[in-house]
Amino acid sequence: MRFGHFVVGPAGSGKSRLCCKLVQHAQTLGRTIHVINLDPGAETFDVAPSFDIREFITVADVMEECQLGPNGSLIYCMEWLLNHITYLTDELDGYADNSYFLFDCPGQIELYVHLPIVPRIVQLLDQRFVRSATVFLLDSQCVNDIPKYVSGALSAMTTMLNMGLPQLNILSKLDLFQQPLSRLQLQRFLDGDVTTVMQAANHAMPAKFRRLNERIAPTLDDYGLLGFLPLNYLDIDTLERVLYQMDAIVQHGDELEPAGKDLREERDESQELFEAMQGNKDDMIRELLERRPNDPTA
Ligand SMILES: Nc1nc2c(ncn2[C@@H]2O[C@H](COP(=O)(O)OP(=O)(O)OP(=O)(O)O)[C@@H](O)[C@H]2O)c(=O)[nH]1
Ligand SMILES: [Mg+2]
Repeated sequence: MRFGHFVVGPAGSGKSRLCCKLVQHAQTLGRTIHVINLDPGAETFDVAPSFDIREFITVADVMEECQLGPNGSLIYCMEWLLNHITYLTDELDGYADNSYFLFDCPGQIELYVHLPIVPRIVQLLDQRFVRSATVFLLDSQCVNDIPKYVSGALSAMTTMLNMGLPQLNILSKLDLFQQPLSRLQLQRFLDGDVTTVMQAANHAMPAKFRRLNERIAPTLDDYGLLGFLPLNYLDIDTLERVLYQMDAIVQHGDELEPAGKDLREERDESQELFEAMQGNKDDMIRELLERRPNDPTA
């Protein structure tokens, strides 16, 4: 049995770079992490993937041969992968027990929020793992543009519901993050402080959205989706913490004692958080299914 993370998030949020940085960081720890490229439109990689969908099919080829646009071609490629999933599963089956994989996924968010193809691929792959999880990246620039942040958090929630896996949310590219937010305010966003998010949303949007914000923010908060882990490659601790949390979700290395007390506590907390998130997700799906479409209280 093996461990896997599906690295997803909007286009350009830093998924491929994170995969590459994690592989390099793992090497310094004497660990091996394999990247599986599931993006048929990817251009270059700093670290060669162990499996690359582009060896079989690419967005560019499909565009040319099928006369489709870029989005249609991407969907075609993912459907092709679903129909030929044994190419990938046979490859994965050749790896030793305890192997650790990062699935670098395409950035088109519609693949996770309203099309069933990627969740189906994930389901088929999930059977090969002890446990797998989703890693969702959101560009930190969103925090300076609150409607984008709220929309990103909602995408994170929809992705979690569709993928059906425990999920780690990461705020990426913090090295590019610029004022006007103070450090304290940014920390409140990372911690998922619902009051800060709601106030910022009310401030940034017309008054008519106030009631909507007051419903959305606590809903996201209830399901533990407002909090993000910071990621800044200029601060190696953030990358280390991301890897720790990823290990914690999939329970990798549970037999090993984490180095420091702080990290050990953090790891226990994250375990509890993700177990709670899984429980909440089931409640949430039940609640959503029970709500009538025109129910004004829904
Ligand atoms: N400054 C900075 N640039 C970053 C960071 N992460 C990624 N980038 C840059 O942002 C661009 C997009 O990064 P990728 O890792 O390719 O993003 P992606 O999510 O894989 O993008 P798609 O595969 O197109 O969806 C590249 O030019 C990266 O070099 C970061 O943490 N800091
Ligand atoms: Mg990429």
